[in-house]
Amino acid sequence: KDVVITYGTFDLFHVGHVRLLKRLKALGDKLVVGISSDEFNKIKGKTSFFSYDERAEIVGACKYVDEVFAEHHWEQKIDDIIRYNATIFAMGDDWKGRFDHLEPYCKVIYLQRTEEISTTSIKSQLSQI
Ligand code: C2G
Repeated sequence: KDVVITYGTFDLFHVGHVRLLKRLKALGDKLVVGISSDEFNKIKGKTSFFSYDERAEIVGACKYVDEVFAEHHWEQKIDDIIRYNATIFAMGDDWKGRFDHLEPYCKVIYLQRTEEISTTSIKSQLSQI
């Protein structure tokens, strides 16, 4: 019974997010997703268009996602892995190597990002209309 855990802001939910979540769910039986809080986004240097509540509702409505929870800071992942009995931690490969310290707790996998789409590119294209 593999539980997969991942994290992200998931602002302006798009096919890059969906294709990642679909592949993550296929890795196990359950997928839990940590959604970055608005305060944690500030720490990450991001401002999201949608609030934490809206982003959590949208990702929670995705059929590949079994549960969402709040990501408040960088240091909570080990506690989350233990709390959810996660056996696989996975992220897009823009994070490759950055979470290898989690290997003692669960498998760590980096999946290929979907090319040509990102929240940043959506925002910049919209700002030029
Ligand atoms: N992603 C993807 N393809 C894209 C865009 C995003 O596969 N075209 C993936 C990212 O690699 C990430 C996830 O979708 O695994 C969520 O992306 P973001 O919302 O940008 O998440 P990020 O700000 O990287 O937050 O503690 C970890 C951080 O919270 C990760």
